Amino acid sequence: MAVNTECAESQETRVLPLLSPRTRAKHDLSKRNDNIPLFYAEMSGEELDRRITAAREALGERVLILGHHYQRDEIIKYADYRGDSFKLAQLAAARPQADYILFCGVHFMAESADVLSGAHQKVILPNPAAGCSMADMANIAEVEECWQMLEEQLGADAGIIPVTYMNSAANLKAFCGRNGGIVCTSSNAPAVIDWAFKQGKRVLFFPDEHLGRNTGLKYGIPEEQMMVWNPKDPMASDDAEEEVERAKIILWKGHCSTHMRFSVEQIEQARATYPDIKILVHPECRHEVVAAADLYGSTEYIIDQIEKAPTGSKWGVATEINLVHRLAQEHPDQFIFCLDPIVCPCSTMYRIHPAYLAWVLEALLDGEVINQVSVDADTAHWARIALERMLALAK
Ligand code: CIZ
Repeated sequence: MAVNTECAESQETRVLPLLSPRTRAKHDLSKRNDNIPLFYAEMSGEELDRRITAAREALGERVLILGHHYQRDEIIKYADYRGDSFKLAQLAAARPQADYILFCGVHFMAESADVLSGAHQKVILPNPAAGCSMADMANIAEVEECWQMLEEQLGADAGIIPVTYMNSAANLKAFCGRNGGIVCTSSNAPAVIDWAFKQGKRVLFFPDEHLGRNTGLKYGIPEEQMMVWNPKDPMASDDAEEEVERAKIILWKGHCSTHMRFSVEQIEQARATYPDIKILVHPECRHEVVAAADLYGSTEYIIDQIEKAPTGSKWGVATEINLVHRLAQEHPDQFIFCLDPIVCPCSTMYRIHPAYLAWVLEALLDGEVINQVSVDADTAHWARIALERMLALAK
């Protein structure tokens, strides 16, 4: 099903792939430029389909295509596997025969796949401009500054454990690896917070304020013992120093624009219209939305709940629209809809278009690797340590 994009954020995505240099320049907000040849951008869907299928056949097992749950159907149909970022990174590592991993997702996901996959495997992000605005809300310079300010105020035995969400750059995962910290996903955040408080006294959680708050509250930390760290002006409040002293969890001020669109009013409206509805939301939503829902969890959790629900179940879901539409299509015996009435795909995920797949696959046929995502050895080493700490928790 084609996604009917109506929200303001998705206006930009309608012109992607970027057709003219002028349009490209207008939308070129990212450092990661794409230089897709114009003829790919202008190709018909049928022609792209023919070329992608032919290139995949020729490359055989040497290429593995991974599709994140938030990708549109036109991409998912080519994926050998679909999943969340972590599951896909693990799948890349489990397929050593694949020399090339085409990661249809965003930049931080491709980095994680590069960190976890074999040295001989090359990870390709078909459109290098596909980033994650939430991941970009924390950068290494700001995190290091925050760390230094916290240590200066709280002293060397402050016992701060850095926890980064999977949705973060590899150098932030490496920061956690170097500083006794860990990575979490939206599925294992409660177990990770539990681990962190066994290692230290405080948690610095980045980049998603909301996942951090929802997890902290679930763990039993009261709101008064959490503070929001605004990297642009951390000490703005008159009480900033007391807040730091009091805080058990320091929440980085970052958010997912897609999940911020969901509200308690939407939930109330859904309950009034369908009294037997179940509300299922993602923990990147604001706490009041999570508190008003019946269930909340990661994309894998959302999928699992719907897969095991009986025929006739009704669901109001708060997560990215491509996933919600796909669930509705795949479970026609249930009634599934997105709580946000204005259809809004994740605009950066949307930057992977079949034209990019055709471009990078045909380049591989010519022996050329384009749009490779490669993490330097030192960063990869420390990021792997933070990821392995998380993996050890699941054992
Ligand atoms: O980790 C992921 O893939 C994301 C972005 C969310 C989730 O809940 O799976």
